[in-house]
Amino acid sequence: MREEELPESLSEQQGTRNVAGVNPRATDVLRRNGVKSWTKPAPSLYPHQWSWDSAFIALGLAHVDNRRATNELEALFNAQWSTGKVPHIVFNPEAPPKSYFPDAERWNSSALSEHAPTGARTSGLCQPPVHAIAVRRIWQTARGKDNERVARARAFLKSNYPRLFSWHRYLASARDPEGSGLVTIYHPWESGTDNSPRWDAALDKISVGEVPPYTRYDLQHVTDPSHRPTDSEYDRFLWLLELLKRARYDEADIYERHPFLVKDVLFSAILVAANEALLEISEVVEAPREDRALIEGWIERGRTGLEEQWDQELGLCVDKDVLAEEPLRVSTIAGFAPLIAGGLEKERLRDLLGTLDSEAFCRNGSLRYMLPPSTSPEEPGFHPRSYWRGPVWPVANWLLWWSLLRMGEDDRAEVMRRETLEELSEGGFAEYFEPFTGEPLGSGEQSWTAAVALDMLAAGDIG
Ligand code: 2M8
Repeated sequence: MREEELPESLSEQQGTRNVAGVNPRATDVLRRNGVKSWTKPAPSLYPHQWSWDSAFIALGLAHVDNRRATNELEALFNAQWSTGKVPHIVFNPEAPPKSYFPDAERWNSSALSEHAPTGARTSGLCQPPVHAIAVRRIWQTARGKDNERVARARAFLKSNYPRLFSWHRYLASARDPEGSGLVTIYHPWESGTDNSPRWDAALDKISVGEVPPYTRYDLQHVTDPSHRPTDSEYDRFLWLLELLKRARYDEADIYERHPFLVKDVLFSAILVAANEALLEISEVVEAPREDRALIEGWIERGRTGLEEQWDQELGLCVDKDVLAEEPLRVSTIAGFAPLIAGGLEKERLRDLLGTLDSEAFCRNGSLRYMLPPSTSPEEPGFHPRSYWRGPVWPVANWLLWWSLLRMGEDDRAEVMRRETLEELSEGGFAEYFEPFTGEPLGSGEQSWTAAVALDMLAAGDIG
């Protein structure tokens, strides 16, 4: 779709405040990255639709164009698998050739799995379930507006509630056969924090077999290859993909023999928070009482599971290698998972805030802004420029800001919001930022960065 064909209302500033020109620039990024009914995560590095990016994008769009926000999620959920899985990538048939790898052909999911959708080509993985949180935001921003907008939002909630419910049920069952309350991921790409040192120990145990030849196209879209995962990380990523294909993406088969099965605490915490949102949505749509009882059970189980992964020495929650039955003890932003899941005892909240306010994260004296590096600078696997190994990610800031607000930590939340907006005002809507200099890294014009800025700017306007 050409720019002039995009909806006018995207440039209307509905109820958001303008901080140093961030608002109109953020809106423009989302407009420029718009493709038909959904939004590319970035202009050229990511030419397809990504699952959790779309959820964050819808959250931002809810403030400027509710219809586009609902279209974004509808487009994604139209590609939901019959198991309930929401795929991590929905491939754009109009993406330029050789623009992103692995492509639809390499995943080959529609040929390999009877559960894959028929109308779209997708990857075989999933990503953290931010979607219900975005759907609730769409409802919150519509409430109190004209009757037509409220009716449209209610209809959207009604028609999408069953999809959200089956997505969460899939995660609570296929991805947690142990009933631990924690979600198992099959690939670092499912975590969304792809090359985080969280996965190093589990990846090191895998012996990489024959991977069919491939060319990385991601490196042609960044100015410096050190911003992206290394070739050896990619070989492991691609080897795991081959194994998932051999299992025909069958959950039981994967659980039986896959070499990478990890309980991801960040993913699990987002699921808890999303279940809280789903509970509210279920009330709006008057869902059956049994659904609500199930959702409440998932919330409780999730929080208990996270508590079991608490590491007192790190002052954080840690992931668990299911196969080695070992905790993966690494200090990263994922460790703040219990804050995101909420419902904390006073003591645990104090521990987490203590870690957030320590040298290991926001009070490191060399930081350009008081924002948490994705990996603590005290970790041996820390790298200030490499992707999820150290740079500051605005979406991660959003998760912490929003969680602090929910915990009643308004002052800390305000610092996180102000610092994030100042970083964006100075450096633009980059994918991530060098923590000590604030240098924008990765792709410029990253959609979810713009989207979380819009949501932060609107804070105060919504309940
Ligand atoms: C990054 O992941 C993709 C693979 O899924 C990649 O590196 O090619 C991650 O930051 C992920 O969290 C994000 O959803 C995706 C698109 O922004 O990019």
